[in-house]
Amino acid sequence: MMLRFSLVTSIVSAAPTTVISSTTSSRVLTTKTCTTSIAPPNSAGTVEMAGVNLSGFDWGCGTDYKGSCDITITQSPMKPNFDAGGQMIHFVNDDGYRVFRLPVGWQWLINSAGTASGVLNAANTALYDQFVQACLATGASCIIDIHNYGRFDGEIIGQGGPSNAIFAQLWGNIAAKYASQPKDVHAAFDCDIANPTTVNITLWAQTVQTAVTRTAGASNMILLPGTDWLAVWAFVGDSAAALSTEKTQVTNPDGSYTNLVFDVHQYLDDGTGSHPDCTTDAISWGFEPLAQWLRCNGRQAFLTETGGGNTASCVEYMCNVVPFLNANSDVYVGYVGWAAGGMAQDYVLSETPNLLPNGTWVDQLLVSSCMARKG
Ligand SMILES: *[C@@H]1O[C@H](CO)[C@@H](O)[C@H](O)[C@H]1NC(C)=O
Ligand SMILES: *[C@@H]1O[C@H](CO)[C@@H](O)[C@H](O)[C@H]1NC(C)=O
Ligand SMILES: CC(=O)N[C@H]1CO[C@H](CO)[C@@H](O)[C@@H]1O
Repeated sequence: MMLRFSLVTSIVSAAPTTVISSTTSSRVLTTKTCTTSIAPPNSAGTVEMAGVNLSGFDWGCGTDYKGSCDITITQSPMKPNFDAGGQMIHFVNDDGYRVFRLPVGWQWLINSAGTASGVLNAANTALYDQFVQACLATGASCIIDIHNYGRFDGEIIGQGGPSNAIFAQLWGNIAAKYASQPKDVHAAFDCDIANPTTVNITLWAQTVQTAVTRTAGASNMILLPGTDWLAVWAFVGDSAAALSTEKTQVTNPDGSYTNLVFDVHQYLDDGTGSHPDCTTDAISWGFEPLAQWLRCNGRQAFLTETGGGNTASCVEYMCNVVPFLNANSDVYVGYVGWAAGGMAQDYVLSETPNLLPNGTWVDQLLVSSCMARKG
């Protein structure tokens, strides 16, 4: 179940306001604790959206994971070098995919490595927009993902790096560009905060709130990023309880949570998404406790990054995860694998399909075995 508003443009142009305050009690929820296990309501359900990340416009951002995107190595995953457009059509037609995540570096969108800004560069944004339009043309939902790890050139947004106002201006401009789209464009504040000891989560929640406030007029689903690389386990348990409480405080300007969905990631190796073999399905200590927490608190999450190698161990575990998510589709909106697009077919986590000379696309093992929708 996902609520959608009709798309209306009413981008807030005034200075962003912070609504996290002990005085706005209607906006502050206390995290509820489930005392008894609540069974999933529909063990035969399916998540609303399955899909894949299409990498290319984020290239250069992963070199230090600190938002220092080197745009000299950024590449569009579209033709002529790659065929993300053809891949998306294949994934929709042959695999039942309904969502694509389109990571892009902040530096690319503003064509600057030196100074953070919220002003979009026309030429670079036009190239990225071709990618977004190819996604929209398939009828899928498209997640715009600023792949900067909550940072710009090593500095955390709102905590020594770009101000919350600049970050909100960036999202306001993106929202303005896509607010009139007839199809959903989902904004993801993909801001994996790697190290909670260097990040003040209270301030981070204010940064996210500022951007939500600024983009709320676009009325798309907005994905809220937390800490610990957005790992599923970080939303529950000891230290994560505080984070969850912070997250519940991010609201729409009217105090509601409509369309505000938690953004979570989980790889099935040691969690880093860098090994060909998998060691866990992360269900008992990750997906299950998070499902319970979400259900108790009336919220949803979207697994926007998951994956593993095209190996027997990863097939085994991923083929556990997908049915679990489907059975818990009241709280999990969907899953998005990492990654196709410009990724080579021999990349360790490749979900890039192979185009045969006769025009048939052949999926990677993990996609064909577990992630593609059957029937
Ligand atoms: C985080 O920032 C808030 C607001 O400035 C401050 O009150 C709090 O002490 C900070 N927390 C930590 C752990 O530094
Ligand atoms: C394309 O070639 C592959 C491999 O030879 C074959 O399995 C498939 O059936 C062919 N598809 C069409 C549409 O001819
Ligand atoms: C496998 C891989 O490279 N995953 C990366 C995907 O992007 C996230 C950021 O959103 C990184 O943290 C992962 O390392």
